[in-house]
Amino acid sequence: MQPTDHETELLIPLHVSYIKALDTKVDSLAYHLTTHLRMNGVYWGLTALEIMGEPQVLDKDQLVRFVLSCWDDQNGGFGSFPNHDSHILSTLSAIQILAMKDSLHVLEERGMKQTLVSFILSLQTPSGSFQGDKWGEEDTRFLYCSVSALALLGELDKLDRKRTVDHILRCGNFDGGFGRREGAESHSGQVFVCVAALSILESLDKVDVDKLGWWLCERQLDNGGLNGRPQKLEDVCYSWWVLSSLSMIKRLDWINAEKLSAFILSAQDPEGGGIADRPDNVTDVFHTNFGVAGLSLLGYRGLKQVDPTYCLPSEVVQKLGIERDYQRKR
Ligand code: GRG
Ligand code: ZN
Repeated sequence: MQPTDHETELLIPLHVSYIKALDTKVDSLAYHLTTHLRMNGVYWGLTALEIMGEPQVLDKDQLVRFVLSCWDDQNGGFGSFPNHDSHILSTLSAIQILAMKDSLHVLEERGMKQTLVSFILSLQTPSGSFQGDKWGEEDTRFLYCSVSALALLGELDKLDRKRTVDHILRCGNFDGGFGRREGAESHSGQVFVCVAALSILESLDKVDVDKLGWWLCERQLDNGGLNGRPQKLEDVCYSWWVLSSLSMIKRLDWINAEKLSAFILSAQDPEGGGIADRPDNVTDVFHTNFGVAGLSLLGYRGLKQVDPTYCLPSEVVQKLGIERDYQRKR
């Protein structure tokens, strides 16, 4: 049987239309049920468009206005939607959107920047971990978001680096991976956040990268896809969490790129556009972004280079002067 186009080619125009259309479905129930993820959703959509070379599809002024409308005046930081409480997950996405639109300067101009930095720093606990908001859940995801946000704002020198790095290292496990907190199971998503934070904090030399590289490359299954931990199913988003980590520790060659690329392409919807978690499932903007970003790390033709530490176009990171060394596939 001959492979069809969507099994061999990234259907860029179709994915661009898919992302563009998400913005027009404002009357749907799904739109209203997902306001808590809106800022993240805009970041995922815009990042995918940037990597596919079509950033202008979303209007710059409208994006900046949306971000500013989510400012939480009471706590500092950004919520996911106007009048939502701030959280570090939406705050990092807001900063990333402004960075991609070359608009970080508006924070300073509007007198928001120092309040924002104080909000981020207020999330760190005495042990070095980070909460996501004032309510207290702690997770290495929130630590990464805080460290990345401070780096993008050029305010990393305000962070207690040693306390932060020590906490990340305590979340490392005997198998070479990292978990969400001390003693928690290794998971590829948590590996990404810990490795990327260590990369930003210039502390990757404190990691046994061969052991970690083995754990990461063992995530590839016979069907080419990657899973998040042993005995689990493959999922397109792990193409990002695993590959970016391998790239930061310069072991991108330890997985079979051709088989992974074929797996990601097979999860495209050749009619409606977008990429799903695995073939024949419903597509969403999260997996579309991480599928496209994964292909970019693999050097897929026609895509802009993505930075594995910040999950932003490399151009944006270079312009801010905060890039870290990593392995490129081309
Ligand atoms: C800017 C790229 C970027 C990220 C921001 C939120 C965040 C920081 C990182 C998330 C890292 C993470 C934990 C990703 C994993 C997400 C995922 C698919 C979780 C599913 O976990 P399970 O247990 O699935 O439901 P498995 O596959 O283990 O069965
Ligand atoms: Zn997934």
